[in-house]
Amino acid sequence: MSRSPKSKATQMVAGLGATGLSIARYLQRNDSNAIYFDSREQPPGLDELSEICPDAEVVLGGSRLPRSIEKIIASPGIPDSHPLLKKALKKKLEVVSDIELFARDASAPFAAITGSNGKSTVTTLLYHMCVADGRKVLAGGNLGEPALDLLHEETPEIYVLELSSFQLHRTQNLPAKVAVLLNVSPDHLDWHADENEYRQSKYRVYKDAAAAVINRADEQAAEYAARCDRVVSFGLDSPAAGHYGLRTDDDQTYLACGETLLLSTRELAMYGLHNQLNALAALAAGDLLGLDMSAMLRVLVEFPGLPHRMQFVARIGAVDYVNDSKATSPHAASVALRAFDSIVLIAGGKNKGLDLSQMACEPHRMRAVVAIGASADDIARAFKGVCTV
Ligand code: UMA
Repeated sequence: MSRSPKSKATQMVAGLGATGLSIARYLQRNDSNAIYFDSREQPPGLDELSEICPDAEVVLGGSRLPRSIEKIIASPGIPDSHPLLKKALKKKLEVVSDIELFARDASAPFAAITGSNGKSTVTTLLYHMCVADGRKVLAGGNLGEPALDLLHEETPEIYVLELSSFQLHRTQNLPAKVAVLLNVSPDHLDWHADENEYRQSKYRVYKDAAAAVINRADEQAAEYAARCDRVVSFGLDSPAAGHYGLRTDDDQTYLACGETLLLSTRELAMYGLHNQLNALAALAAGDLLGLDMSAMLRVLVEFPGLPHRMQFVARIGAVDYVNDSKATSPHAASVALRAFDSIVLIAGGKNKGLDLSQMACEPHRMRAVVAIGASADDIARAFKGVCTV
């Protein structure tokens, strides 16, 4: 379906979800027109688009690529394998993300945070740390508020952006003040061409960054970040001077910077070893931004974690019920399982083309598994012989 033809636009906005609408608002603010596309006949943002730009040309369904188009600004939910983008890439048209536009236009520095797991938690922690330090800060990106909408607000001292592999894949220029890559484990293989493409998208966060936060367990991260002016690492081992890690003293484990003990892990409000890593990564990023250490530690003592991420639900008898339904990859699930000694796991949903056997890597902790949803059979197979399913 095609409606309201308009004068020849040379750019196309693909996707009419939250990102597509933020691009429409951005283009309107900049007096720039575009043709709008969504693969669905009834995309969610159609009514809002006609309020933002009433006479925009909209193409719904199919894969027609108007001849005038030279550039596509694509929403993260549309993979390169979509016929429209395939055509565009074959014609060597520029296909960019909203983040590319943000990076070109932002007049304040930004921190960019990515990783297969933990990026929303670290983005939120760093946001709160900036607030606690008295900085004027805005946070968004994959976290929720699209990055381009942040440009509409009063310019802050710093932006904190959560970026997905989808967004990074289509971003060529990303001069972050601090770039953080938390971890890389296979994910989104139904979107990316292969695991290598997914990994390369993640490492791209370091490409133009002034400073980098790297995970010491990831040797490749150090190579990609080597060109940044400053590199601070985090990990679960004892840290060298100026880097972040864990140290033990008197049977107590502490978050530490070099030899300095910062905070007992018992005082951390968040659950689990992976959240200790998230806290260390946020401290490293805050350090590179020049935030006050006591302000950052105050946040770690108070911040309880995000909803659906190791969220405590109830204690009934001797059983704690914990909602970690944001763990949508086997790797994220297996990390969460390591935080408990005796577990009944309720797992299900849609498999994104991933090997689920990794979820069964903690057999001694598993009491039983309740497999539900579309991938129940795959989950049952993964835990066969491990515990009652
Ligand atoms: N879609 C179509 N046809 C289209 C366009 C989209 O079918 O033409 C479908 C997609 O396949 C997808 C859905 O619509 O299932 C939404 O896609 P979108 O790109 O329009 O999504 P937005 O509403 O713009 O939201 C996106 C991010 N979504 C995705 O990357 C899928 C949001 O991250 C993000 O908060 C928002 O931009 C603002 O930046 C969500 C997410 O799930 C939370 N991210 C993934 C993750 O964290 O694992 C990467």
